Amino acid sequence: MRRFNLASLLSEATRGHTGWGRQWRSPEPKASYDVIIVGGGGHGLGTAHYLAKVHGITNVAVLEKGWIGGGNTGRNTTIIRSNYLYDESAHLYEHSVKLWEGLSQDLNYNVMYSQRGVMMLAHNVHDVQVFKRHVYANRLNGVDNEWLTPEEAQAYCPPLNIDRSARYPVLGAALQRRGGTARHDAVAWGYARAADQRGVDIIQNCEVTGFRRDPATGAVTGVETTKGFIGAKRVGVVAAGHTSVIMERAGVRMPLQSFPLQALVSEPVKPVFPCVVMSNAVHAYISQSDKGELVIGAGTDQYVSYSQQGGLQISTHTLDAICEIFPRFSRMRMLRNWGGIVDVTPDRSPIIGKTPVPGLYVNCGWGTGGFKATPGSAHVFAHTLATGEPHPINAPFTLDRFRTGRLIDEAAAAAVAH
Ligand code: FAD
Ligand code: PYC
Repeated sequence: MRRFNLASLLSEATRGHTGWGRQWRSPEPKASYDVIIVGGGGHGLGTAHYLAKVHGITNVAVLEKGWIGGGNTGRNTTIIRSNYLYDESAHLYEHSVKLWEGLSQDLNYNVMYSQRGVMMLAHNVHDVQVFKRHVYANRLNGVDNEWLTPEEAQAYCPPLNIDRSARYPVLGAALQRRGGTARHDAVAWGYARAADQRGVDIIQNCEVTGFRRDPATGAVTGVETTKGFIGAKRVGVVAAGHTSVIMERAGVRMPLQSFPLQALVSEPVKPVFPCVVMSNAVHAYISQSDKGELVIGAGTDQYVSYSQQGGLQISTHTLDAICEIFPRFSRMRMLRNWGGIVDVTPDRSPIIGKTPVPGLYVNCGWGTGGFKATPGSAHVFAHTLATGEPHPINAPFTLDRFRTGRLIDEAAAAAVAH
């Protein structure tokens, strides 16, 4: 596989970019693997990359029922931040932000991580108190976060309406400058290319339909798929909104609910929006993509569903909120909208680790906020799969916490209601 660098770019430029070749292979599945990953989103592909790169485990397959990145990875609005309240979460998401900061170099693939800052608006006294608490808690954990007055917030983001007579006036904002956005497809493709280079088989159009288990020990011995049975010593399920469906096939009932989460984009315009702004109270968030579209979203639909569409009232409510906070966008036209299915746990924190089935591991429950966690989650999940034990960072995020009651309640930091 050719590396991307100045010399290769220049040489391809002289011959019309005809010589790049395929970025990853499309192999038939082998009879068995050391590790099978179910789900070719960013988390699954990233796990395969770190298994190969960090742990030297290359006899690995990623099985994807559709095309890689076609799930929530390719549907999300790419906001990255680590301003979570509790120590456990701050460590996990900050681990991820640190990996984002070097990811393009690590993968030799430009994931376009742009640290343009993520600003969370406070609209009432409760918001002010909660966000200030986040700022102080984050700083104690080495996570950058600072409090801005309304005027400072507007200076950072000029389109922001700070008129005190607004129905939800801006009373201040918490700003994480190292937060920002990345290019979602590039994350899937970059991890796929890097994992493939180290020998990982990426098998698309291969749905996992069941599990085989050893009758004596109960341990998983492989997976049934639409391409036949494939043996495995260990299986990691990383299937976002469909995790509970798959885990049920292994006899494990997950504490998850699946909801549609929608987003929409405007027609493209010249650069007008320099950062990411989120408003939990008014219920909308916005950034501008490199193509020029305003990227907009809000919370999940109210009802569980597997339809990747969602209700129209969610989009109209979101646009009402955007027009209130940024009146100048009220004449913009919306181009398209879509939905993805997010998997939500009772405490709004992920589950990363062992299951009651020996050899079967799960990484799920990222709800509305797992894109930002992609590198960190993949890195610690690879450690867990390779060693059979959690990395210290994912040790608190067990499935067992819903039995013991040791929850990590991050509903407030989720920012996007779920
Ligand atoms: P996915 O990318 O969904 O990958 C799971 C894969 O599993 C899918 O490709 C699916 O096809 C495959 N699969 C399912 N069943 C099977 C099977 N039986 N066999 C084989 N393969 C199977 N997070 C943020 O941090 N910031 C954001 O701004 C943000 N915005 C969002 C906006 C929207 C509209 C949505 C829907 C989500 C958003 N998220 C955001 C959440 C984020 O997208 C997800 O948490 C994250 O992408 C999950 O990644 P993943 O790799 O686990 O899942
Ligand atoms: O978790 O920051 C987030 C987020 C933004 C949009 C959707 N999720």
